[in-house]
Amino acid sequence: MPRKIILDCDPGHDDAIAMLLAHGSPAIELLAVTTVAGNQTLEKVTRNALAVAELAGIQVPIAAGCPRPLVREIEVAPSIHGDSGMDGPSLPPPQRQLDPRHAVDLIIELVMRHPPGEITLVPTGALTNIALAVRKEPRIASRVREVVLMGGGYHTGNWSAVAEFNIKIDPEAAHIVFNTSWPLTMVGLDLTHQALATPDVQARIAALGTAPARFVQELLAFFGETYRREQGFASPPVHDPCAVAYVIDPQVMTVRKVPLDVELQGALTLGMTVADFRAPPPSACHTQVAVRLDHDYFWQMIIDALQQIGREQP
Ligand SMILES: [Ca+2]
Repeated sequence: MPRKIILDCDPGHDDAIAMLLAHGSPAIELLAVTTVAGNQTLEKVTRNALAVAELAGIQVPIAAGCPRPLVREIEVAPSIHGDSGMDGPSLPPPQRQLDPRHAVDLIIELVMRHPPGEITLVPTGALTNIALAVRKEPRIASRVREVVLMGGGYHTGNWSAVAEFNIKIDPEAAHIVFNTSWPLTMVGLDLTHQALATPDVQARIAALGTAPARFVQELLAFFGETYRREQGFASPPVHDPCAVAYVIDPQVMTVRKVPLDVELQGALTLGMTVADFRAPPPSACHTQVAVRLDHDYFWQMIIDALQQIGREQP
């Protein structure tokens, strides 16, 4: 039985690859894509999601969500993702229609309509939509199978010394999501900084020779350049598909159960995801962090998914 997921994202170069991985993997049944302001404005990331869906033949509903964080002013990341939020590839204006529902309502509707324990939420942007969904309909907390999110980090940050972008831009939303009792896996920077699109990986993707593979090549070329310039990476870390990969097969990474919380007060540490490794986790601990990635297996998943999509959309 494929795992049913809702991908809540802000495309975003790595979000786009997460969409392709979810769509191209037989282990996943993608139910919907929802968007949230983050890498760029809501309008831009939603347009990007529609364009990726069109390129890859993704037919599921795509719904736009929150245009800004719960409390703070919107903060976008053009230094990493460019003015469009997905600079590099040129995609034609999407023809397909946005779902008329708000992302928060679509998430609630899908989770309430399915039996408990069936839907996994995979947020790869700010947690604004997920936080609002569980505040609006608290019963989703016990119906969601688990939340597997890309965000945070227990030893490092990227938007400050200790905070990761998705958490830092809406820490209040993250606080709500981390403190809801559903099982939660944090696929943070400690893990995703191992998911490097090395020259070898990029050559294997180029060799596929299909339109979706060319699109990923173009994404990685731009993303690689901004990561080199802004953060000193020789090869770009491709964060968001790591969360999808964990849902496809948890064996792709090692995880460790640990209590997690989100810093809302710190002058230097706002948005830090604080992991308490001091003692064995209490039995009620519902959170875990991703620690070590199987790099080869992860990229094989992406190449397999691109091959699958390439058969449908050559
Ligand atoms: Ca993202």
